[in-house]
Amino acid sequence: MILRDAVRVLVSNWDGAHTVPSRRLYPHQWSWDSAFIAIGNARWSPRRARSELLSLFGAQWADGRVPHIVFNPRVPAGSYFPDQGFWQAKAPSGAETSGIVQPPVHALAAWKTHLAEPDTAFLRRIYPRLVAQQEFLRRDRRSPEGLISVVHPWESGMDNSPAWDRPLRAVQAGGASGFTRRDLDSVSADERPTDRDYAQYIELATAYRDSGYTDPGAFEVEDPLFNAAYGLAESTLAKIANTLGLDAEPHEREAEAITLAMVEHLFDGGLFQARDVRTGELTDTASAAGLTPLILPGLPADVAEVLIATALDRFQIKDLPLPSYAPDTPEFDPARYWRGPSWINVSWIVWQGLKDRRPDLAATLADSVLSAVVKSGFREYFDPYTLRGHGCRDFSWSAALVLDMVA
Ligand code: 9WN
Repeated sequence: MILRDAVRVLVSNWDGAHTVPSRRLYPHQWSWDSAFIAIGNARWSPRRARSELLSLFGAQWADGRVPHIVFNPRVPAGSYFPDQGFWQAKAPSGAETSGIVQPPVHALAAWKTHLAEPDTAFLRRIYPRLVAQQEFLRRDRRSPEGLISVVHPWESGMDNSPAWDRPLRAVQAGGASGFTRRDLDSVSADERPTDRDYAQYIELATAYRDSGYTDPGAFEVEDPLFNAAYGLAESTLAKIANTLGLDAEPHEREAEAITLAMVEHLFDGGLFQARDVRTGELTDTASAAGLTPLILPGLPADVAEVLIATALDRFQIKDLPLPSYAPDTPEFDPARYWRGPSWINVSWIVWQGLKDRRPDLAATLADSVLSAVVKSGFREYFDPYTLRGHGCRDFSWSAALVLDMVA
């Protein structure tokens, strides 16, 4: 029943070559959403999974960046804010896009799509594009410590996480006004970022856009989830290279290097922290992003053990679908977006990381996610305690990743 409903959501959000995250709230194609959606679609329609990824990478820029939004020209401009008129960016294919990126979870999606239905022609097409995506990050976003930075909270995918409160203090939002938020047309304001958050998001995006999408501007942060995704992408590219008879070693070396750099610079006691590149400080926060390095195959066992202890103790993963922010903090809010609610994609990443290390906990976490969906449907996020659904309904990655978890 739940599987049939999940497929129904994905079918109703399919737009011919890609899937929208949500018909009303997010009517275009989003980068990391497409990767998660492909992982779910691979379970019942590998053809759609391949199309999802190839259509996204069809809008890749010449510098290798994969934009976080690819606008659908058939959807009226202004249905989503900020729209293509704001970003003023075009891919070589002619597609109108945003100019920022999201966590690079796409190599994993391509690999899982191939495993579901082996197709080396697909792998051969997507591999150079995945490599170019990583090269962009190395070239434009690498710090002297060897870590990758995000230059906008939207790039982290966890937009209003309390982890960004402090780095955002450096952002003056005086200039950003006179825009109309469209997200509040369909979701209640107390479940979304605040107006002040939006003023800062627009200020930062405007400055980056006006620099020709080159100058990092006032926000530059090394996020553990983004870096874990980048490292996992290298391990996965090694597998893809092996399958294609190409040299896997550079990927293996890079995966190892990023894992070491993360442990050295971001691991802080119980959790990985984000580091503010401007000040050099760790954020000292409690985001579930700090648990996601569990997905790195080369993470030292003692570090993984500490993360698992934190997941049990502070994030209560024996009893709750993983909260996006630790409930034992004053910032925790069970309903407001990335400040506490459980999201299925972050739970799925941690579940992946637990599957080999602690299959018992992975199974418990999958059960909690399933309970949330059984109670409230494929909502965007959930109150970790009551499992009440929040944000939009029929959210694509919630459906896709449940399909993958129960398969
Ligand atoms: C801005 C589409 C996206 C997700 C992000 C999530 C949310 C957008 C927004 O929706 O962000 O990119 O308008 O709030 O935070 O992770 O990719 O589902």
